[in-house]
Amino acid sequence: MSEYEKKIPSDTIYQKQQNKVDDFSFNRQVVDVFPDMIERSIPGYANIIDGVGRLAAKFTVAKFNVYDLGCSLGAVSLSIAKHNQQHEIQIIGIDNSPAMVERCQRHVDSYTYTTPINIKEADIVDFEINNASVIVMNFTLQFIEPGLRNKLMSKLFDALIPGGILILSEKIKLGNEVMDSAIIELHHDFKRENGYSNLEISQKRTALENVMILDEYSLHEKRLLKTGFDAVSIWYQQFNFVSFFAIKG
Ligand code: GEK
Repeated sequence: MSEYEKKIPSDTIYQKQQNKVDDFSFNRQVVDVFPDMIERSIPGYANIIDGVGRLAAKFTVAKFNVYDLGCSLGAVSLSIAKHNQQHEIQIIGIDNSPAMVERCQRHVDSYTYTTPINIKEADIVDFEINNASVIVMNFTLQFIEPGLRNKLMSKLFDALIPGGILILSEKIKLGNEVMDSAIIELHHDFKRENGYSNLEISQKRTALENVMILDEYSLHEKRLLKTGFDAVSIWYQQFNFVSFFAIKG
């Protein structure tokens, strides 16, 4: 754990009743508490970060790029750097939140892995991506406007070399009202057990309503196969939080 990680404040953003809950944004206030927020909100987050690093390391190819799209504070980039022992690669982390990028750079700089990690502030929809053996979007696609998702997946497919992989982690809809409400309850139980109150859970939900748009897993799979990927498989799931990967033949 870095010095920075030891001093992370707790997420209390939605603790007080707000007259009007604004749309969620990755601003300075969120960045300050982000590691605490994401750990207490995404079931299995630490396992996913570790697993993504291990999985990615199986597909890195010397001289080719690895992308961490929507890198936040660089957790995926750092996990890949930790698990990639053998190949000379560069990891490129991209995020469009200036506050996130500034903090991410400081966080990444506090580690001494030999694999270089370059953090850039950009919108992944416009940013040029190329010569990639591995591309990761860990809980980022859900924040991209739905109308842009097909085109973005095609761009990522084109950027990958044959044999390359795209790792996606997403919160999903199950597509059945009864099953969805059961699984959402399990997620809320998880948040309550992590110290969030019902008010915090409900205000955060309102804040995310227009910002985080979920797809069903079947849509993700169909989209990736239609884009040209050879196969898609889930490697981790807890409740409605899924991590899966697609391979380019
Ligand atoms: C992790 N992957 O810790 N372009 C670039 N970045 C974007 C865009 C965009 N168009 N839209 C959103 N983001 C991280 C967690 S968080 C998920 C990812 C969450 C960024 C946004 O600024 C934020 O940092 C990240 O995507 C989503 O493994 O907080 O639930």
